[in-house]
Amino acid sequence: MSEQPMRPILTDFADGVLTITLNRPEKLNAFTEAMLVQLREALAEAEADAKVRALLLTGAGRGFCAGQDLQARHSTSAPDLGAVLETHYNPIVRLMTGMPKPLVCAVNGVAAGAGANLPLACDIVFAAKSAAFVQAFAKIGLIPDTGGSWQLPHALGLPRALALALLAEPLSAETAARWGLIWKAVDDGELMEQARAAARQLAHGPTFGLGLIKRALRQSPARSLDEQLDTERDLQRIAGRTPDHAEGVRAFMEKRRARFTGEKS
Ligand code: LHQ
Repeated sequence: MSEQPMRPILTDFADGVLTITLNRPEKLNAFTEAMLVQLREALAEAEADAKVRALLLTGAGRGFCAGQDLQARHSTSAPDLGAVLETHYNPIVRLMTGMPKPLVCAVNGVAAGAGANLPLACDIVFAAKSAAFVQAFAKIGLIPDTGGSWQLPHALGLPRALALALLAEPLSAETAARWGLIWKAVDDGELMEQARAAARQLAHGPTFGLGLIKRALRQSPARSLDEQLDTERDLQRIAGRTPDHAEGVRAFMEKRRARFTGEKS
């Protein structure tokens, strides 16, 4: 029997949740071009598929993701890294942050370089207490990418963002949670259970409305309070007309659990 080639991106759909697993465990899930292409395809399909109401991103083995595969790149002497970002990483970050459904991330181990910043494009990040985030870029003369140069100062403020990026020291999951970079650091043995429970809860929620929440919050750092009040007015008008809003209110009045369809109308 011939051996099946290992797929670098695994997907599994259950209970409204699409789980995407980075799967090159022997290289700490460092990104090859094939992996980036498959990840982008999986995200685009998830966005288009109404059955997928939440996503869960994680890594196989002891690492989450060690960023760009540095060995795969070694054959080219002067690669255009801007083109690599434009072709692969930036569209992935835009797909994740712009996706009108929630993304949960379970950081199961070390997350370095692009692999440290990919979780920051997810909406709710759980990390195993043994995991660490390493802005490894400075060690190889690069700058934080995959959205890191935006996410870090916004989440942490400039002093912490600058020190992390310049010193490239590992940031433990617990400190990342304490500093507000991620949602929670949890015991290793509980990581997947907690992340799956959150993803399942979201998948049974008012998906269209959750997408509007995400849109409102994600655009707010670029806007003034005045502009954001206008956004709240516009998005609440849309949310208020959804069947899930009506069902949520009905369920509250009838003292029962809401049965959300996730649909816009
Ligand atoms: C790896 C990698 C890796 C290949 C571990 N590549 N094999 C850049 C360019 C282009 C455009 C887009 O953006 C970017 C952004 C980037 O992501 S640049 C940053 C790339 N990543 C790094 O610089 C991190 C490099 N890795 C490390 O510093 C360490 O491996 C960490 C701190 C992640 C983990 O350390 P350890 O736990 O001690 O594991 P290890 O170093 O022994 O790694 C295990 C294996 O994984 C090993 O393979 P081997 O065959 O020797 O057992 C490593 O070579 C391999 N690996 N990262 N990025």
